[in-house]
Formats: sequence, structure tokens, C-alpha cells
Amino acid sequence: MTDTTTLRRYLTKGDLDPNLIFLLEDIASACRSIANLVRNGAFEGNLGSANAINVQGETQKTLDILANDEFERICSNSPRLAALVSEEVEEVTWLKEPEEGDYLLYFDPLDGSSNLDVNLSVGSIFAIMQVQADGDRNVLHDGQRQVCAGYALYGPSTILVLTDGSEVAGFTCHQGTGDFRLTHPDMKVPSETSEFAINTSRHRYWDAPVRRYVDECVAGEEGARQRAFNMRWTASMVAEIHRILTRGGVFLYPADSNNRDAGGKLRLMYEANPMAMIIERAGGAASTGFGPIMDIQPSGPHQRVPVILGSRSEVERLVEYHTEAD
Ligand code: AHM
Ligand code: MG
Repeated sequence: MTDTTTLRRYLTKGDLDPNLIFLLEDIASACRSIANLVRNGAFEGNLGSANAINVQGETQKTLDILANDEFERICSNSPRLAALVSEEVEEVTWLKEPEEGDYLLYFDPLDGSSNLDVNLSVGSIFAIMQVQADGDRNVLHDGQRQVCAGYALYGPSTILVLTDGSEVAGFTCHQGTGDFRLTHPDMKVPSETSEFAINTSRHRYWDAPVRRYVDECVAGEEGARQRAFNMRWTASMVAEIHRILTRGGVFLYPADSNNRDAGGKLRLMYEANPMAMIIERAGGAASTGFGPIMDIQPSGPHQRVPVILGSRSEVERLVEYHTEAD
């Protein structure tokens, strides 16, 4: 890999608003810092649960909270960032009096944190929208209003993937210099796939369309699809989406009889929407099973939704199964 395009060079080569560039650079810094916190978690006693007392009698903070603090500390420097909506914070955090065109940042500071104790991949997810009018404190906009979305994957290497609505680009954090360099330009989801991702331990709770789809995949050559499917489940949505962007696949976290009252498991504004934007800009599709994720008008900042996203042909098939069963 000889391309040494840095994140800054990439962001400044188009006509992005400089204030959006500042914010994206701050997000990249927060992710770099969180990657270090994750890697050093065991030394700092941060892999345990919040407010546990370590052997020195010191209070520990979980990485979820530390990661949230890093986003908040670093991104608050962005001059046109008006508000933060974080998975870790119940209320919206206002940083300034909102003016038209100011930015709103929605984020899950550390997604998949059940993977921390076992040293597997975790990530951060973010979406950016804009204030519609001076003084407007509404943060509940549909996903079509996202001006930018991205994630950082803390795996064997730290990779930042983002889209401003045009292409999807991936940047790997160089271990020596700490800068993010373009390593995955113009990422595309392959349209055909034979790999699915779902927590199959919930099989007994699934609705008929999801059951039908997965049962057909598992039936392999003998079943209706007449071909073999592979299954992966990392319990880290970021890792899952990165795999799908790299080699195709479909990811499902549906609403089922065990989570229906909550609306599903994953959160619309800082998990489903940004991943939907990334996947769609990369040529894939994102649906609840009944309609596009990004068309949902949110009812609250922490709303949960059913999520089906990935290779277009598989998502379309799942939508078809839902429509037929309706
Ligand atoms: P979190 O935000 O509490 O980490 O939960 C979100 C995660 C996703 O990353 C992942 O897809 C899913 O929850 C895993 O759920 P499960 O525990 O059912 O495997
Ligand atoms: Mg999460």
C-alpha cells in the first residue's frame, strides 16, 4: 500500500464545509484516543463494570463511560457543534445556542462492549446532522438528513470508515505516527453473498419471515436456495458491518417476540442510521423489513429499531418475505 493520502488531505480535497472537516478531525482524534484506552484497558483496570473498586481501592470507570468522555472532551472543541446525542447519556447535551447549519453529533462511543473482557473487536459509531433553523432544538431527524456517518473499528488495526454522502472510504491508523491514511478507497458491498449474520440463539423468538430466511440459508444445497451459506456472529455490529463492506453479507437484528415492546435491540440514531447510510452509499441496502431505515421519523433519541442491512439482493429478499407475511 503506497497511497499516503491522510484523512486531512482527503477531507480537504473536495468542497466540504471547513467546520465539518474540523468536526470529523476531532472525531478521528477521539477514536484514536479510544483505541488506546481499549488497548490499555487491562493495565488501567478499565475492563470491569462501572464504579467497581479495583485492588488498589480506586474507583474504576468502564470503557463505555471513558469513551463517551473522550468524544465529549475532544469534539466540544468544534466551533459549530451544537449538541451531542450519546448512547451513554439520557438527555441531549447542548454545547451552544443552536444556529442554522450548526452540527449535531449522534454517537455510540463503544459499541459491542461485551467483547472487551474477551479481547475481541469493538468500535465507535457516529452520525452527523444539521440544525434546521436558529434556535431549533429538535434533534429528532430522519436518517436521510445525515450529512456524514462513520465508524471506527478497534480490531487488529484501528480503521475509520466514513461517508459524506458520496463514496465510502476507509482509513487505517498508522501505529507509528498515529495518522489515519486512506487504505480503503471507494468501498462497495458486493451485491451477491452467501454469508449471513444473526444471533441464532434467538431463533425461538423470531417472526416467520426471519425464520424462513435463515432456515433456507441453513438448509444449504438441499433447500430452496440450492446453495450453501456461511454464518458469522461477532456480537460487534461495527465488526459485522466492516466484514460486509469488505466481502459482502447480510446482518440482521430483527424485532422478535422477546424485544418487540422495545422495538428491537439496536438504536436508530447512532447505530442503525449511520450504518444504513454507509451501507447504502456503498451500494447495499438497509431496511427494517418493512421500509428503509433512514425514512423512520424518530420518536426519541434512544429509539430502537429492527435492522436488516447488507448486500442488496439479500435485503430485498428479506423485505419480500416480510411483505408476503404481512
Ligand atoms: P451495545 O451498544 O450495548 O454494545 O449493543 C449493541 C451490540 C451490537 O454491536 C451487536 O450487533 C449486538 O449488540 C449483539 O447483541 P447480542 O448480545 O444479542 O449478540
Ligand atoms: Mg451500541
